[in-house]
Amino acid sequence: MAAPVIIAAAVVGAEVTRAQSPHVPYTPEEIARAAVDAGRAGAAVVHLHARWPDGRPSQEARHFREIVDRVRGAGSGVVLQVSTGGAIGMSLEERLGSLVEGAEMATLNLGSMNFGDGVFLNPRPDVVAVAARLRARGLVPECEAYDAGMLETLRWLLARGHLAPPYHVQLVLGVPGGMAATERNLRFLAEDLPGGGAWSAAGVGRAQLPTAELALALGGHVRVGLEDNLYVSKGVLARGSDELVSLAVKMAARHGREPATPEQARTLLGIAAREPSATR
Ligand code: KMH
Ligand code: ZN
Repeated sequence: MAAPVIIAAAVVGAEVTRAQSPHVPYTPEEIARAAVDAGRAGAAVVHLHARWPDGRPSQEARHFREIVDRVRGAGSGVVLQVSTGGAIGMSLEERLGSLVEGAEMATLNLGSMNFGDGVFLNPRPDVVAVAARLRARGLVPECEAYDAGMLETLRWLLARGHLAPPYHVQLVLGVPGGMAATERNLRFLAEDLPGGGAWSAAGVGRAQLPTAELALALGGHVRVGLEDNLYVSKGVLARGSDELVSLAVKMAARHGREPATPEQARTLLGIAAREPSATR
């Protein structure tokens, strides 16, 4: 059997809306339920954003705290990864509101870019500041790379000691303004990673499942979920991120790969084990 695959579920994000799909969760209760369901379907990690009840993106600590408490209250042991990317236009301090007690990982966005019609600002001094904040809080960074140059920033961070293992790399392909979700691009990025760290791929929109398939074949980990893609197939909405996770589990089986349990994921990602021993 090949190495287990860490399936991450990005259950809400900051951009998708209920006008696009009625299945997008908004309230902490809905987001927590989506996270628990994704864990039951086979996700080992959930990537969390929060929303205001009307759907606007929120990086409010109290929203993240409620999500974390509800997930744990439901008995789920999934690895909790919070977003520090938030939404376009938020200040860095606002974005860091997500760093609440109980989070185990947090994203570290490696560079600035056009993001659709907006600009996602991550100047290098901010990247360094976020890395320092995550280190101070004992959070394992998930480095989000949307373009090849961002891997140069990753190398720079490592060389200067701003970042050190354990860390994880998420190759996010298909954001309008970033690298397209093509096989050539994913192979190129995966081959170009600084040694040692585990990596995963997330494809946006209709590229989500094909990107997951290729990542599985290349030995990487995968991210699926409504943040990046609302559909299970052309014109058919996913009823939730758990449905997309179930598809990823089936896909993994075809590649001879078992979904990692949350505890296996913690070992692979360098996260301290939880007590008592976690369940899905
Ligand atoms: N919403 C995007 C602008 C992250 O979670 O760290 C940024 C994002 C990345 O989603
Ligand atoms: Zn995100």
